Amino acid sequence: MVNKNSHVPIYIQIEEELKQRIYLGEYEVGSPIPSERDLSNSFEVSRMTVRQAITNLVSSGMLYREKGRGTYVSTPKLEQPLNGLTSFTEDMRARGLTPSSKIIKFEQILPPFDVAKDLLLEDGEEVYFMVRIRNADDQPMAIERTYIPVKTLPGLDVKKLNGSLYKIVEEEYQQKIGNAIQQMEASLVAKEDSKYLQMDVSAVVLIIKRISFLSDGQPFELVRSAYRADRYKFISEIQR
Ligand code: 16G
Repeated sequence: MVNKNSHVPIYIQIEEELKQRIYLGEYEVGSPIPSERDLSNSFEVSRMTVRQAITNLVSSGMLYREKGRGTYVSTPKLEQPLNGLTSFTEDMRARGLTPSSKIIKFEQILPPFDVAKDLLLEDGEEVYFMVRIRNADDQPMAIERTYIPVKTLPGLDVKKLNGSLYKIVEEEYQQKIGNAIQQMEASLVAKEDSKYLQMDVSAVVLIIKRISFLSDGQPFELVRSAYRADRYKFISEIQR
């Protein structure tokens, strides 16, 4: 399987072979791959070479290491299109996953200055502020911090926010959701969020800030979401 005369470094050939085995399901999601020792014996290469290949697959997220237990095949990342203004509930259902939320906080406050500016609020206009953990099949995927002008959704009932905010906006308040502006950046997970997302404190999240507008141009939410970078990848189609 390994061609020692090839110009392709051996650790890369091994990496490709392991990838293929994962792809073909020979190594199953959630199961351990063979030990470094077994792999180095079967490929007839040094353990160092095998380790290099495995380390690359751990860095790219295809494998994960469990201390003292071995190296396991990760669940493939969820592919989230970046075109289309969809809700978390819709996104998860479209994949056959069951969405659920845990509300950590819900309060009515005067917004911080920058939030008031983004939501085009006058002095003294209040917002609902909520923090929700978003789960898919009971696995935490993201934590969202949402600001909603009270005047846009007066009397918003916290009990309903276990479900879909967008459904409440459209069905209960009979408002049309129009468009949104999004920014994305990578960051180390905040210490508080690592607990909620069940991540290591040194893990990476993708932070998305979304400001969404009703079809009449009125902003109705500002959301900062931290997505688990090991569970998500974002896809967009671009044209020239
Ligand atoms: C998504 C949106 C968020 C929105 C939520 C509504 C991103 C980055 N964020 O998570 O802005 O508030 O959906 O979901 O996509 P819901 O209708 O299920 O409550």
